[in-house]
Amino acid sequence: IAETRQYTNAFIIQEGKILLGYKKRGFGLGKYNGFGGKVDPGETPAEAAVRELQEEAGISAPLEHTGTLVFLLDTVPWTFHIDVYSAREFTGEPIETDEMRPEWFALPSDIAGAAFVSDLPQIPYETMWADDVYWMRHLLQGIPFVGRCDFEKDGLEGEGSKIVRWWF
Ligand code: 6U4
Ligand code: NA
Ligand code: NA
Repeated sequence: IAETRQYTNAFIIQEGKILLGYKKRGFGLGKYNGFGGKVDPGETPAEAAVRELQEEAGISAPLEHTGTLVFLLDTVPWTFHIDVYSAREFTGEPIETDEMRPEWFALPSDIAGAAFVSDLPQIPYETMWADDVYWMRHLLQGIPFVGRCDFEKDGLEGEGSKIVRWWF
């Protein structure tokens, strides 16, 4: 694979809740995810993350880089490089846009103690990208992470995407 494309993905995490967006069109249709998209030419990933959060959720936040993900999809001829950002605060009101419908999901009071999938029962893993289960705890706990995921099928039409291999 010769080409790498840069994307961002941003999450707002607050006392007892996390903000996700339900993707209404395009890539990842029908899945919950953070807010983000392609890094434009001349833009840094950090700038793109702030812009995409504003475009897709209507809010601003002091995003901090929290993780790096590399995805390989058997149906797509480029590598996805995704910088994951998070913030504990934001300004504005989350609004539904053409692309995303924001929704808060409950977190347990003891995030630091979460170790297993069952410790985060409200996270809608069944309607998220299949790799998210591997790094969600790190994101919530503010632990930097790097992962690579190899997929079969791209999930473009909302069908399940199958993980062939996860490297962490
Ligand atoms: P346009 O065409 O401008 O609407 P844009 O918003 O720039 O698109 P989009 O929505 O296609 O880009 O970006 C893809 C989003 O999906 C990025 O936030 C990264 C995220 N993403 C892609 N594969 C993922 C995966 N396997 N797991 C995950 N997020 C993924 O958690
Ligand atoms: Na997007
Ligand atoms: Na975009």
